[in-house]
Amino acid sequence: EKKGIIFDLDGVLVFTDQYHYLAWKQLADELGVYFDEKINNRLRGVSRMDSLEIILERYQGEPLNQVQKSELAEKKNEIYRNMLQQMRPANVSAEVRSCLKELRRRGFRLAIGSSSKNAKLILEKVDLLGAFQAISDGTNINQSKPSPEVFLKAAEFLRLEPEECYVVEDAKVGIDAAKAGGMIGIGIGDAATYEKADMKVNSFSEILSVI
Ligand code: B16
Ligand code: MG
Repeated sequence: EKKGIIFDLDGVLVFTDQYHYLAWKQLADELGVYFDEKINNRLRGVSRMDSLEIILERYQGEPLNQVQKSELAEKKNEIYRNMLQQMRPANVSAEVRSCLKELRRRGFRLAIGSSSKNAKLILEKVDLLGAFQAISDGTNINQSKPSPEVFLKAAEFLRLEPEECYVVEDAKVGIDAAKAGGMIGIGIGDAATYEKADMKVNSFSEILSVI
C-alpha cells in the first residue's frame, strides 16, 4: 500500500504561482514580449531557464547569448524573491495545514517535490519546514519536470519505493513526471482537468477522501 505523499509546492501548498506570473510578466513587458496567464500555465513545474526559453519564443529582438539569458533569469528571480518577502504563515490556508496534519496522523510520510530553487525559503517563510520529512527541490536535480527526477529523489529521501508514493501536482508536466516515475498522480488546480491524472481533486481537503 501507499506510504508516502509527495507535494508540489508552487500552486499546490502556496500560491506563489501568481508571483511567478507577475515576475515573468514584468520581465516580458521590459522585453516587449507578449505574455498572458495561458502561456504562464506552460511554465508550471518548469525550471527557471526552461521557463525563460518559453517566454523568449515570442521575442523579436537580437539573438541573446547564454550570459544575457542568465542575466534575464537572474533579474526575474530578484523580482520574484522580493515578492516572496511578503510571505507569512497566514499564506498557508487552515485547510492545507489541517489536511497535512491528518495525513501525518494516518501514518503517511510527507515530502516536497518542487522544481524551485526557492522552495526552502518559501517553506521557512510560511512555517511549513517542519511539516515534511524530506525536501526534494530545484537544488538537487539536473532535469526539471516532466523528468521524474525530483519525485524519485523525494521517494528516496523518504526511504520509499516510487510505487509506494502519491504525487499531488498542479502542473500537467508534474503529472507526467509522477507517472514516468511510477507514482500515482493526483491533479489539483490547473491539473485538475488533465486527462492523464490518475485522480483529480477540486480542493486540497478532497485529497483525504481519494487516497
Ligand atoms: P525557481 P513547483 C516550479 O515550482 C514553478 O512551478 C515554476 O513556475 C518555476 O519556474 C520553477 O519552480 C522554478 O522556480 O525559479 O524558484 O527556481 O511548481 O515545481 O513547486
Ligand atoms: Mg506547481
